[in-house]
Amino acid sequence: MEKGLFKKIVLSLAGLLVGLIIAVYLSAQLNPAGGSEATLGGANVSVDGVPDDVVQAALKTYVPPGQLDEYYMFASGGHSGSVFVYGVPSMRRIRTIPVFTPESAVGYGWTTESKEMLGEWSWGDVHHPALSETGGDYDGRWLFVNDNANSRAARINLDSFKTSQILDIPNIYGPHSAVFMTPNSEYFMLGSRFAGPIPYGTYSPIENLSKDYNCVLAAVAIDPNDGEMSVGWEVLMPPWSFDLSDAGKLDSEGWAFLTTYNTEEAYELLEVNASQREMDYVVALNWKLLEQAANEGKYKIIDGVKMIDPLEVPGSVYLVPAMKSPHGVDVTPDGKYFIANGKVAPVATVFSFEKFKECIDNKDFQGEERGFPIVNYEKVRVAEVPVGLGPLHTQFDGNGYAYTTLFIDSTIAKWSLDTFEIVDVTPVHYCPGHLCAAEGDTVDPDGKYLVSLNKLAKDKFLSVGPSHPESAQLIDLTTDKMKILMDVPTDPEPHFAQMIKADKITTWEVFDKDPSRPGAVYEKENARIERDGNHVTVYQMGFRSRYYPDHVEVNEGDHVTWYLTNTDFDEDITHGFGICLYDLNAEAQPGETIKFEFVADKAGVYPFYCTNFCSALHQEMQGWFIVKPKDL
Ligand code: K7E
Ligand code: CUA
Repeated sequence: MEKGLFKKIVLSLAGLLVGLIIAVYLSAQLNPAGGSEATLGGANVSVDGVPDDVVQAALKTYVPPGQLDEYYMFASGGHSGSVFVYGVPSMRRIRTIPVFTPESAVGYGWTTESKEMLGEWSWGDVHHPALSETGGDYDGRWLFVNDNANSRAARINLDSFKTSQILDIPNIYGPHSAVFMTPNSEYFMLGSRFAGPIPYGTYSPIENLSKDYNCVLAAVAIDPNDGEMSVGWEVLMPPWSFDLSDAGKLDSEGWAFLTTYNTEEAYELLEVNASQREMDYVVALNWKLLEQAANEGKYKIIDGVKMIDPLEVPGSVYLVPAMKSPHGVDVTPDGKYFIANGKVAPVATVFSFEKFKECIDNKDFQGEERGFPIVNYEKVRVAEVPVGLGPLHTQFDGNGYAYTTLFIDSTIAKWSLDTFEIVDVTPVHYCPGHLCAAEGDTVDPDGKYLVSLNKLAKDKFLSVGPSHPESAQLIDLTTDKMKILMDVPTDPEPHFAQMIKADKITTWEVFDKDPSRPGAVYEKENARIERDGNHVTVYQMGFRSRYYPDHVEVNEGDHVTWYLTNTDFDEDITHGFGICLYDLNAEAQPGETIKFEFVADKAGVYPFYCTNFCSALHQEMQGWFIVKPKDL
């Protein structure tokens, strides 16, 4: 079937189906006491007998066929090692972007490029996605994520929505406290969650934790032209378990703030022993000063990176006391305050950056620990907001309000950044971790939408056995009271997410035609198979509905380098490529050239075929990989 016609039929069927679902849903909600009027696509709609809030929630989240969502939301996929992409307000999951884990749906993990990026690891644990920023606002160029398991960071290019770089970070066990961007994407800071002897592979018994184990902070530098990450420098810190971080902005630009949860330096029964002290710290880091020290050569090299001893750079690190094992730390949009979320303490503590600077200038310290000055808590703290039980993370709207998740209460508290009073509380379902407001950690948040990323779904969806999906709830911020608009299940396990205005992202329609790209062929006369000793190179084209060439014969034991170029320069015409019984699978997007390499170590005949349905004759898009036995 022709592509346009097929698309039209699918679209109109989808439209009918959606209409039917809404009609059935609304008629099921009939309530003689109700009655509602609303607008949809500019037209007035009245739905007799349906409670107004149901109609409003349905209309606010309904994106009719032919229209698009207003925001992208990028959610970490946790230990799936991926990033999940949603459209807001429909909350439809649009895409899964594999990052640290192979994903056969898109052939990620079999091509030479993706295999090299994944290296020796087969999984990762994504916690915090961060969009690149210019002037403290999302610029829609790149998305960065951390891997809490195998000490890495990755970049996704937002023109292709593909993982484009994975960087190993030396000396940091569990870089949980990332990624949080500086306002012009100069750096992001990763801090060790787990103390350990460095470099990796060093042995020291656990009783020596205070003496031989360290936490380390790494500043990952970002090339402003192409987003390339490199480890700028690292800072040697005590074994205190860094948890979350945020970068200063506007008034506080040049600083980074990181929470700690084990200044007790406990190494057994942490759930008790890391909560002994009344106060742990927010560690404040003057990254501009440390950058200067790195440029002046004040470091030694450990495992290939510049390691700075902050005690040799006076003024680079201060400790701000914060109540009992704080979790998230969040800088307000104006950069004037940083907020520690109590976790074990039922408060969000608001610290003034201005007062913090005054304490430093006046040397108003209440002591020191391990050589770092501790600023005067009473002076720096401007409020302890009694938000409720289990505060974890805070986000902001553009109207002077903060929103804090309360894991134990299973609520979100809205509070004023002016009076520090709580103005609204909404229950969420259940046990929220992070929350994500529209452009919520820029200098200019949008308000409008908030998504609560909940750890437990319990009774919210059809049961799938003893373990339920996680849940995300879309909350309306345009009304005085927060209002839950819809619930969606999520795969394990979103931690943080970021929401960006959709029109800030410009994607490619197809890959550029570039004859200089290694292995690319666009004309049949150039498609070929070359042999050099026992090395065979295949230059193959894929187009609707064939591969050219469609027979590839090699000898058992040959090293095969295979390039496949998709020469269909038509948006959305992706060709897959799988070789049966050879554990090989890839895809070439429109115009893309991919490369994979393997040893033909099994003799016999192995069909290959296109895995992505691409045309009415997709089934015919196949060929044979023939391996001639050695002893024939
Ligand atoms: Cu609170 Cu890893 Cu940011 Cu989960 S972390 S929730
Ligand atoms: Cu190409 Cu199916």
